[in-house]
Amino acid sequence: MNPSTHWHCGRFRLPLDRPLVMGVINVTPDSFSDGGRYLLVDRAVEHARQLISEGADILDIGGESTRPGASQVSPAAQIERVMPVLRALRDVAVALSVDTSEPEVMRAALDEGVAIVNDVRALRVPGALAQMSRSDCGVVLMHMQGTPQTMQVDPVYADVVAEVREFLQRRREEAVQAGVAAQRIALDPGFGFGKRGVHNRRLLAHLGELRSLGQPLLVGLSRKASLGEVTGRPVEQRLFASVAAALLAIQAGAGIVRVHDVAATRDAIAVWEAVKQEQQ
Ligand code: HH2
Repeated sequence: MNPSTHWHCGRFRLPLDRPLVMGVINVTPDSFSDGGRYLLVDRAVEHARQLISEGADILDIGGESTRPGASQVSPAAQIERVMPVLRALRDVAVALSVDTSEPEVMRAALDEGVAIVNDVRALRVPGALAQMSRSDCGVVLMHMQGTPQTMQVDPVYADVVAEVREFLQRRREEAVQAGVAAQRIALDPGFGFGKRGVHNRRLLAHLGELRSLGQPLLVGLSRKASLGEVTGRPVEQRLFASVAAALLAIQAGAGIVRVHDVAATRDAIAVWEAVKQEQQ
């Protein structure tokens, strides 16, 4: 299949001839009590502006943690967390993405003008596909085995690359049949979502095999446990490993990297691009 030159995301046409950096903004109150809600929103907005100044192309805003074992957050609570941040960022020049699987949250965010829906459940929640067919936003379809509550208990694959590829192909077909234009779709192997370290490493090593699906590939490895497993470092010390992983993913064909550390990733990409130019 002939890959599109741009990812069509609402009013944005994101060029795919150079890697796109998606900065992560979590509006999850891990360290805040209920009374800290405004502080939470202010912090998220400030963080978003910082990531834009560091060169983010996209901001991915989520109100539900999908870390292994995290509990599910109701659509109403997600809306309450995410919407004030989306409103405050209405006028920014970069594309906004909402990280959710819930149709109600998708609808609210799309009404507010978000350009991308990033769904770790690949539009499998009833009603999610219908929301996408009513919109022209970009869509990220991600592979996950199991649910965030149980996915790391005992993930098993006969052939992780083939199984992830087949899942993504099926989800892509279903979305297209529901009326989502192929140029709107990005695919994501879902690092850490129902995968052991060896599965994540194998997927990264064979990422190129997913390119033949003909869609831009999004990769999220930033600060993940699989990097901790290799380096022996806790989450707050995984910057260098995250940058290395993002660059390996780009080298293997990822078009979009989802990262917490935008400035560091941008510098690494700048070096990669400068060297790549000399190869042409
Ligand atoms: N990873 C996380 C969340 N959303 N979306 C996509 N498309 N791909 C990913 O790999 C991905 C994702 C988990 O990472 P993080 O943001 O660090 O954790 P949390 O979900 O707790 O915010």
